[in-house]
Amino acid sequence: MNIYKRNFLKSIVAISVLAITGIHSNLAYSSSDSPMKLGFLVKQPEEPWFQTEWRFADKAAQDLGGVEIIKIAAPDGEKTLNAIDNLAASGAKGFVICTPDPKLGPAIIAKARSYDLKVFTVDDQFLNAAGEPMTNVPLIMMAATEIGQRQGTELYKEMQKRGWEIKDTAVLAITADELDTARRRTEGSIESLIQNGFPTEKIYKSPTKSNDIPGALDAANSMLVQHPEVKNWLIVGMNDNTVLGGVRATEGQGFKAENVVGIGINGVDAINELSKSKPTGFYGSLMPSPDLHGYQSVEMLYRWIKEGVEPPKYTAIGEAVLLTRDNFREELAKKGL
Ligand code: FCA
Repeated sequence: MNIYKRNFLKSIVAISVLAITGIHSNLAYSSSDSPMKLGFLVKQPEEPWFQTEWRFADKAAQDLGGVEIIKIAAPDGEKTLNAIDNLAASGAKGFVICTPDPKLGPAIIAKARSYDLKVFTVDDQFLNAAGEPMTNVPLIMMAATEIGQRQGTELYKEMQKRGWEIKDTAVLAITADELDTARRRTEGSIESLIQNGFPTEKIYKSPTKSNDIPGALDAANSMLVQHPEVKNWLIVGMNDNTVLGGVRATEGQGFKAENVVGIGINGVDAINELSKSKPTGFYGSLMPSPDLHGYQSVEMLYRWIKEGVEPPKYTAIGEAVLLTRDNFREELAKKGL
């Protein structure tokens, strides 16, 4: 057989193999009893916040029937883009994502489009190349400014309850302004402290390098050493881990629990702290609704794929409850958490 004939035969074999596997996979995906696969990618799977979203994503899948959630940790850009390749290869039709970096938005959308996968965002909004929010991608998130304002109000109330004088007190605000939801929460908090009468010049901002306890601890330490004159600290931060880092820093520098009030955001990430046998400077945490984020994002993505129902571009979930050492068990139980 000459070389041309052999190559020709080889190509025929290759084409038939492709055709057969193609037909098989089409059959597999269109058969009515195979579940619809949906990805759920989160940036920080170690946070109970995201574990709760996953749990309720599964619950939605169960209630809808015929849906399987593929949960994937996506702590950086490379893992995120690889995960999308893998989802497509496994026959998924779309995914929900809390991105590790909002600037990945355009790359995530481009990759998802190349596979015809639908994308639904939770918590952290994508940014386009110009740094503007990608408002055309469906998003479900907490009402960031409002929850921040509530944090400021609750801090102020607790300060008054303890009878602290303003002259002895300062605010340590650990910031993460690159993340829009974080910026809105801490700005809301500071705004409401000022509105309540706290002096602007005694609100000290310190940016964290990473959104975890060690990052926040460093940010707090460097600010605390600059203000040895302060007797009582109020701690502002965008979530529980940020505030916990701040509280740990005050402990490291010898402050007693009664001279520190930190109020976190997320709630589910504060359970260990609130369960401690003795009170710490971490007074409480505002808990929005990670359950609804997980459940509703999956439900909307499913209807979009299955029934062509376009989800709203923006869903803000408000109404946070303040968890403290006194009420957290019953409040969590009310939500089935
Ligand atoms: C951001 C934070 C999380 C959580 C979420 C709703 O992604 O990093 O801890 O607060 O918003």
